[in-house]
Amino acid sequence: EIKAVIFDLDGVLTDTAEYHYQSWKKLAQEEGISFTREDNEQLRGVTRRQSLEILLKGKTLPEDKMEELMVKKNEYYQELINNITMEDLIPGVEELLNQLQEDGYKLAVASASRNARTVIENLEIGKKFQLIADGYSVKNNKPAPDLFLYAAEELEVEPEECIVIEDAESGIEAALAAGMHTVGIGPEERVGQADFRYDKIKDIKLADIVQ
Ligand code: G16
Ligand code: MG
Repeated sequence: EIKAVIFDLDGVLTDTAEYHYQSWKKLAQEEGISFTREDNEQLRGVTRRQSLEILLKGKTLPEDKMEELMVKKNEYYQELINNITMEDLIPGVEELLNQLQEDGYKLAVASASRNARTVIENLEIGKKFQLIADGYSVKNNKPAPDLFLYAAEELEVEPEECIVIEDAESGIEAALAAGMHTVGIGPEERVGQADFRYDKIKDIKLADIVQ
């Protein structure tokens, strides 16, 4: 029996994947590194440091330079997310959250991002969630199951009583490793491992996934 629904943030509730892309792109241009939208697909759901490592394509830099680049990227990103409003909720999200709330499910956000609270505050959806697990909550990030297991523990439900809604391959992997039910949002090649897959969050049929 499903008791809780755990939402990824970036790419599921709002399209911050685009803002992450623009921020990394700006940094890459300044550093003379090529970086395309396609490259950005690999960064979905992975941490800031791992994202930088992927951007550098295996090139190693001294730790202080790594720190400097991560700080810069985050400044660019924060400038963009400051302008987020409830208009930036992905279509269908509000209706889905309201329905789940009405049906009595526990709701949580589990995001790899350290900026998750700011984004949720700007979207004005904080009150809907019993828990916000973010980039500060656990040490090992997605694809490790830790963030989702932490969420289940905090919500006082078993992993098999949880559904995770994710847009990233690393996120689906993490949720499956946690022993949870999974809904992938996006193309087959990205989230095809999920129990259910939809192109868009507004396509979700609740009766199919909550059994
Ligand atoms: C998100 C994004 C990733 C991003 C990560 C860390 O995770 O999908 O692209 O690199 O958070 O974000 P930050 O640099 O803000 O700490 P999620 O799990 O919400 O998709
Ligand atoms: Mg995501």
